[in-house]
Amino acid sequence: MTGCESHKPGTGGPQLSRRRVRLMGVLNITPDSFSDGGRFLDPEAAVGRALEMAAQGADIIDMGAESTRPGSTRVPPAEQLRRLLPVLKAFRERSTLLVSIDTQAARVAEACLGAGADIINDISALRHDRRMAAVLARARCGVILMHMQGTPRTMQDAPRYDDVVANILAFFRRRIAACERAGISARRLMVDPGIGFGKTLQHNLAILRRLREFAALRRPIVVGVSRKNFLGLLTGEPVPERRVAASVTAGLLAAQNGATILRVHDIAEHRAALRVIEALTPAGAKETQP
Ligand code: HH2
Repeated sequence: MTGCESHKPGTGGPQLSRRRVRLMGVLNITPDSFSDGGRFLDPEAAVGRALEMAAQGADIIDMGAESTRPGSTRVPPAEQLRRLLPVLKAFRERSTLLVSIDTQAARVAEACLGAGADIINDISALRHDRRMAAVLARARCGVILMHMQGTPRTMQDAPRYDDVVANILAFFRRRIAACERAGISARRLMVDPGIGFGKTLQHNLAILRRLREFAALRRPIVVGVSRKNFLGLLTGEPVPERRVAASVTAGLLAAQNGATILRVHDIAEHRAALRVIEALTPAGAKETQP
């Protein structure tokens, strides 16, 4: 149980061969996120955006109250909760869609799980807050473990790997084992290679090209490429909101290479693209992911 099955089993939406790719809609309740900072700080605007993404075909809404863009600084748990709880509670009253909470803070995770969140998305893979593992062991939620080299403040200074994919795979094996030791069943875990988190352009490209190797972990794979800086480097487009076509292209390739969940800002565009890909995928095509 990853938390992805709890509310909405197969709604008959698009699949890549037999495996349905889920869309996770990004909702940043922050003043400073890299692409939509300040737009959804007002709770009503945030709930409205979540409902809009649900109507556009999101499977999960990922709510975050702390920007993790390169160079960003921490937001105290109390402030994260002040931003998140009114939005989470109001959304819960109006939708059964899965909600994940993007936080590294155990106190935030605990309060949001109490208010109806289904998944905790921790970009530190439970390394930041020593209480996080215990909080999650007591819960039944899904858990996203993301890879990051360094911290958001320092991660883009000089990222280095021997072999970026092999190093991240080894990292996940260690983190999955640590979770199991802490009482969090591996069945609840999802892995995310953390595009842009302590990675150069070449590292990001290598991860996306070799995404199939992550299937060896036998866990759902989450990928977040949406509007990110590496797409700006590839296309020359400096404005994140204008990287939609680049985001959809990279997202679809990730889905074809085994991604289970795409974390995106532009649900309608990704949903349309997935519908076309599904129609063009030969019936009965064998799924290569375990
Ligand atoms: N990317 C961001 C934040 N959280 N979580 C996961 N699991 N994977 C990602 O790739 C990921 C993430 C950064 O994007 P965004 O939330 O739009 O920006 P900001 O951190 O500036 O709020």
